[in-house]
Amino acid sequence: MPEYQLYCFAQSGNAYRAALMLNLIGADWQPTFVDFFKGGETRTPKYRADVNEMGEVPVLVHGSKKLSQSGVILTYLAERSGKFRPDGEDEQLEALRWIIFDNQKVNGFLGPYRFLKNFAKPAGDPAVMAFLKGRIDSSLAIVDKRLAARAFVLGDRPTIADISLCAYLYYPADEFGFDIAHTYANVGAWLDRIKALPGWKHPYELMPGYPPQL
Ligand SMILES: N[C@@H](CCC(=O)N[C@@H](CS)C(=O)NCC(=O)O)C(=O)O
Repeated sequence: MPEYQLYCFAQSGNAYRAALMLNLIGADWQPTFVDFFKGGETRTPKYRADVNEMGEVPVLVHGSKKLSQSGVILTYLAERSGKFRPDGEDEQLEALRWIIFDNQKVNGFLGPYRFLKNFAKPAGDPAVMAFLKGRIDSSLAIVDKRLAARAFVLGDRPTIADISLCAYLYYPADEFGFDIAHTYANVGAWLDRIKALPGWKHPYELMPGYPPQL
């Protein structure tokens, strides 16, 4: 039985943060497929009672611990492994600042945009899509500016802030209808740097459920 178990599915960038971290630290882990689309599993009373009352993936099981919220999972794994860990109070607070900004404004808008474009029935209302796209452009420009002067979000080495922020950014450009790595050159170069880390894998390789059963 592997040490860690991760509830996830391939299309979830939120879950990808945790899956990527587990792979990058060389953890002994296995994914547990959550049938989000066809089965609506995260909306079932059973999932909410047994796995996560918030009705979300990712959920990490480690011994008697069951953790949700990717920022919490990343922090836990960084503390345990000593890898990708922000050092000292200033870096810890800075990493948390970017993780919250990411959850709310970067991937917090990209995730719903991609969901409404590819998977929702009916697809997203054009006015909603235009609103989200405006927020996405504004947030990605902020990240791009940050990365103009640094190799990684906190400085010259990768931390959990980077692993959080790349959540949806490796999914194919046609799933968004725009090419993030080309539009934002500093983001594109940073994604290449993360991709070069030993253990990196694409979300569709790392988590089960691709192609999706809709
Ligand atoms: N802030 C959470 C977001 C988790 C999240 O929204 N996961 C999505 C899948 S990508 C989900 O399970 N959504 C179910 C729902 O909102 O009903 C995290 O970072 O873990």
